[in-house]
Amino acid sequence: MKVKILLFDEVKKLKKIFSGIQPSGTLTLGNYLGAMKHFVDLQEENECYFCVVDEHAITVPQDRLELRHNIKSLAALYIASGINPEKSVLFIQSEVPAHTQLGWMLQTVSYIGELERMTQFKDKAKGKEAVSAGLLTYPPLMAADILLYQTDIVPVGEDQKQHLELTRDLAQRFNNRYNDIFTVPEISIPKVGARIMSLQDPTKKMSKSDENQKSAIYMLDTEKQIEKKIKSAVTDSDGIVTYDKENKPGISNLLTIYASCTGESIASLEAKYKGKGYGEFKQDTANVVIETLRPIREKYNQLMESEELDQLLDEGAEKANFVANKMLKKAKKAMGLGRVKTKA
Ligand code: ATP
Ligand code: LTN
Repeated sequence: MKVKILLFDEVKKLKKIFSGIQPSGTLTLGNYLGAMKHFVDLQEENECYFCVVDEHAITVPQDRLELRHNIKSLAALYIASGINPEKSVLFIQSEVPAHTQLGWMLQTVSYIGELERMTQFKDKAKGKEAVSAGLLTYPPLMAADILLYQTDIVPVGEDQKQHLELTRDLAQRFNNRYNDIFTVPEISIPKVGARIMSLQDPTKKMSKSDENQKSAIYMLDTEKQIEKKIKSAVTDSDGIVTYDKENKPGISNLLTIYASCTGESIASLEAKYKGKGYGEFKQDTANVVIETLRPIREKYNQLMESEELDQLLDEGAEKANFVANKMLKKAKKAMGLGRVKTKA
């Protein structure tokens, strides 16, 4: 058999990438522009793992049947957006038990104080009478997701930066305390589109679990819905299309959306709309979003009707289990869990 020899440059390029998305509702344009779109570019030259993190989704109450639907729907959206399951490993977190096992082990190296400081925990716990312990221990499970695959880079939206910093701390703490087994991952955040804001309150991030349906564009919205939501997006009254996050958060958000959909720079969009009103700018923004999402929606519908999806997810789980179990074994050994069998 011919052995493929990698050139030095190729070796440098081949990084391990891991990212996850919660099946906690229909994905938004924020999820797509901040995360998923970049996954597709990364898979060309790297070893990628993309996960449907259903065990993270249950840290807040979920309806059983809706969750089931959302898990498959998210897997189909990954593929419809361009993730190629033959190149990347696409799988469901709860089908790889090593995640919760290492998650537990990493809870034992996490401090309650640092978990309580996470803004996602504070936001999601705010005003609730009953807050699950899982909402607090969410980050060590996320760290387990990442560390099981010796991940070099984690592409995420800006809101996940704090969780990633904690992942790095946990990896280093484990390595120092037990054995140097975990790769400490780097964080990758897109230059434009890392934080797409709500259309109704542009000081808040666009989120798939926002109760106000008008605040987010969902990846499966119809063209009419997209147009209507963008036209009714909150802006300001000075009528000038320029980027000014502080004073014009609504227009700045639409400029960001436009720029990340087409790849044009914000400066060139400002020039293009100089002297033009918000009406025309909003209509064009709606059109570029519609064009971005149309092919994804079409591919998604085909996939949801086929049996192919289950088969692809079975294969993904098998590959992920193989890699994750090896790392779990190392971590158990480092901590002294289980036993070393006495040889006969
Ligand atoms: P939820 O509202 O259920 O907490 P979410 O919409 O924040 O979820 P996640 O599943 O937590 O979505 O995030 C998946 C990926 O999408 C993460 O990398 C996250 O950083 C990114 N992301 C989420 N919302 C945005 C946004 N508004 N802008 C850019 N990236 C985002
Ligand atoms: N916490 C992330 C989802 C998530 C994730 C991960 C992202 C769970 N595990 C591992 C990257 C890598 C969120 O709420 N967006």
